[in-house]
Amino acid sequence: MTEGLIRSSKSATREALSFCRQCMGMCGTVVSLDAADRVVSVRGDREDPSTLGYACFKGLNAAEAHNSSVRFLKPMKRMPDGELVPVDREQVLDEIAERIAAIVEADGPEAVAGYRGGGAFFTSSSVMMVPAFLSALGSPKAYSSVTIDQSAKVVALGRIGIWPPGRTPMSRADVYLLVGANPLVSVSANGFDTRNPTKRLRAARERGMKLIVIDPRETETAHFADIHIQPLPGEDCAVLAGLLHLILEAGWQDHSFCDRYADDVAALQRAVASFTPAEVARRADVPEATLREAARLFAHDCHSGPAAGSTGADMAPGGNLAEHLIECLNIVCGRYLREGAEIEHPGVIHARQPIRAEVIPAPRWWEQGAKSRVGGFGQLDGELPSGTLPDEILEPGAGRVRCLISHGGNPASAIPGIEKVEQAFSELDLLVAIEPFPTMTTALADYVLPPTLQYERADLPIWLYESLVSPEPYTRYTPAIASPPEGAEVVDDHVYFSGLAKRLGLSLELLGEPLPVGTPLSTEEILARTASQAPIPFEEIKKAERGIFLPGEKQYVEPGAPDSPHRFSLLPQDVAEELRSVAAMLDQPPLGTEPYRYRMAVRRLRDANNSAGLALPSIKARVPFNPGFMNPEDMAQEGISEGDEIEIASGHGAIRVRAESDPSLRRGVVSVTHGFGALPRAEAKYEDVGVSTNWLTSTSDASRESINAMPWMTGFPVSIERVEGASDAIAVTS
Ligand SMILES: Nc1nc2c(c(=O)[nH]1)N[C@H]1C(S)=C(S)[C@@H](COP(=O)(O)OP(=O)(O)OC[C@H]3O[C@@H](n4cnc5c(=O)[nH]c(N)nc54)[C@H](O)[C@@H]3O)O[C@H]1N2
Ligand SMILES: Nc1nc2c(c(=O)[nH]1)N[C@H]1C(S)=C(S)[C@@H](COP(=O)(O)OP(=O)(O)OC[C@H]3O[C@@H](n4cnc5c(=O)[nH]c(N)nc54)[C@H](O)[C@@H]3O)O[C@H]1N2
Ligand code: SF4
Ligand SMILES: [Mo]
Repeated sequence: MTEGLIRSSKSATREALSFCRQCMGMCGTVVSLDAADRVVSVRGDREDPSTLGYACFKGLNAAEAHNSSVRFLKPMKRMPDGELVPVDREQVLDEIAERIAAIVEADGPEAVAGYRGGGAFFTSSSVMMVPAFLSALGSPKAYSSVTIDQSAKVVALGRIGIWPPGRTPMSRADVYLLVGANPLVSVSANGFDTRNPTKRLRAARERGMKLIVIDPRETETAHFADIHIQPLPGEDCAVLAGLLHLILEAGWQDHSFCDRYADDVAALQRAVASFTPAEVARRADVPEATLREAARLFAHDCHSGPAAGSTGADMAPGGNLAEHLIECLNIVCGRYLREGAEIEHPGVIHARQPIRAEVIPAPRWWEQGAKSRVGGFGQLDGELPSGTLPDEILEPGAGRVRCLISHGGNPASAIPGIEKVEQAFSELDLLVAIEPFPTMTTALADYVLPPTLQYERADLPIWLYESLVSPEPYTRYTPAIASPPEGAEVVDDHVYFSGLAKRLGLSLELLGEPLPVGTPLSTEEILARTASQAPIPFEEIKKAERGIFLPGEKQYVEPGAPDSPHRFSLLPQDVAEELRSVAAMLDQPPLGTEPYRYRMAVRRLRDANNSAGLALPSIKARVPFNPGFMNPEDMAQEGISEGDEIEIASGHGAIRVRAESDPSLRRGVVSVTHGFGALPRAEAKYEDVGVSTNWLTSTSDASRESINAMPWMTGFPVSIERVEGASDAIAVTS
């Protein structure tokens, strides 16, 4: 038997329907269980009405995770000798509560912070526990993976304004423009139909939908594109401004929409005047003709369908501006649902409300409310930017963060600037991780609290972003179908929060209603509470074993107030300044000064999900470490052969990886996947765990966006050098 695998190798005795909660896919699955209710295997459910049988390698592999021998099955406490040892749950909660109380007593509630990662967002009964716990405590120090991901979208809406009916859905699009997204692999992209993405894309193509992809790599998604613009990473602002230039110059905008809702189109046109096709083509290193074709296809030949960005656009220098320009394309071309149009997803778990065709003027949320202590960054969706967390811990003074509760995330791996993050987390007085597996974060934690895994808990698909999971009003319920491994003392995540709240005398709230303190709600009851605004009773959602497309009256976009004075803000002052600084770079050579002759590109791997599951044997067999993908011609030019050790350096740090040829990647780029590696102190071997790309990134002001403090993770300059006389094994630190 493979190491780390399978405590129970019994054969299956029954099957149960459920859905996978490892990513936004929420794929319908058939789970085989043994007589002791342990997961034996998983397959995609061909009869699933939403995801139509799709399931990826990661999802099919869930039995391995559930039964893994490295999984934490008991609450763990770090002893003075550095070892984590199992401890009784009540004792652990007593100790943690006591330590939190002492920190609050000494330094106030803002010394306590919380971080939510993917594991928290995909656990519907517990996703609101970090914010509930912190607000009961009175601490504004809420963080999550959202602000090291695509919070540029929140910034864009905050600066440009909101159109409540949203963009034209993919089902009614005659064109779709994707910027830095590969939904066929990531099963994720704002508005793209990811319920079995390849099948959905094929169907859309068959009915005539055109696809434009902007990506330095000829991705699995770009393979289907009518037009693929393949710029250097980090040049999306130039490319998008160039498209706007062409569209406005040709007069292809939606004049009536612009006249009614955007009175600064002329100002935008002036601001993009210098982004001529020739200048943009040179700077982004793309053919001028391709830019012209893309502008024509999007704005002239097609009349509906949105532009949408993802991590490739949002993680680059200028990510906030890139998302702003994407929204400008949608506004200028009128790619929004209009009065009278049917709303495909009027809300399933979220309360339904009338949706009007009118602009909510730029709310600039971050300008009010709590600010980060260091840097003065404001809140986005009630959270402070994760790019400010290391400084909040390290910077002495009143309000310094001394305790961090990490829920279903791996912030030590995920937050840029790995050395500083390691130092910051080491200086915490208390680090608690609600986490099923050993990670970089648990390696630094004082306590690890083990949760149930997906098939062991009742759930709903991620409801916070429900319209991103399904373009139709579909939801489903799953009961807990599997039992945790023998002897496990795991509980659903919310139990830890209610246990701590009770000891600290805090009253937690869920959706504005207090949760009982004495006898905490069961998972089932929390889910029912969460779904209390659904248009049908929770009991009915529960009865539909493959989920339910909510019946009932269709909802249409209602007319806006005829005299509404509100308009979009296409060119607020800060955007104008950012655009000017991009314009000022247009005549500079794109690949900067020696030795930084390449650009870094983020990319996700099909077989791994960020840092999760990388230690599982079957995933390790496929992706033991993260290679440095390069175009074969660049490799030849640099004298690098397949498998050679190369050093990639940024202004912040260096990593050594094995080079792997990737002809789908354009020249001038090296692409390395994040989530791998170990802490600097672990001195692990690259061949064993890969290396963190967060050696190359930083949370310093010079390497992050304004407003959301989003550290740059793609599109920044790097040098590449073949390591001469390399030893067989690559050390992770360099
Ligand atoms: N350099 C660089 N850095 C990046 C990125 C990048 O592209 N480049 N990407 C960024 C992005 S987009 C993101 S989202 C973040 C990722 O940020 P995080 O979400 O913090 O990191 P993950 O590695 O996804 O960690 C998820 C954790 O959840 C745990 N988990 C799995 N199942 C469960 C469960 O059922 N319950 C609980 N409680 N936990 C569970 C997993 O074991 C894993 O440790 O990283 C960011 N950091
Ligand atoms: N298999 C798998 N699925 C995942 C994840 C995973 O790790 N593995 N992670 C999940 C998470 S946390 C997230 S946030 C989503 C993200 O989902 P996506 O945003 O779709 O992520 P990727 O698949 O990496 O696609 C990003 C694309 O951007 C391109 N790119 C890189 N730099 C630039 C640039 O500067 N400009 C442009 N235009 N393109 C650029 C890359 O070549 C890549 O094709 O995926 C989720 N799904
Ligand atoms: S795509 Fe996501 S939800 Fe679907 S099986 Fe894979 S990991 Fe699970
Ligand atoms: Mo993400």
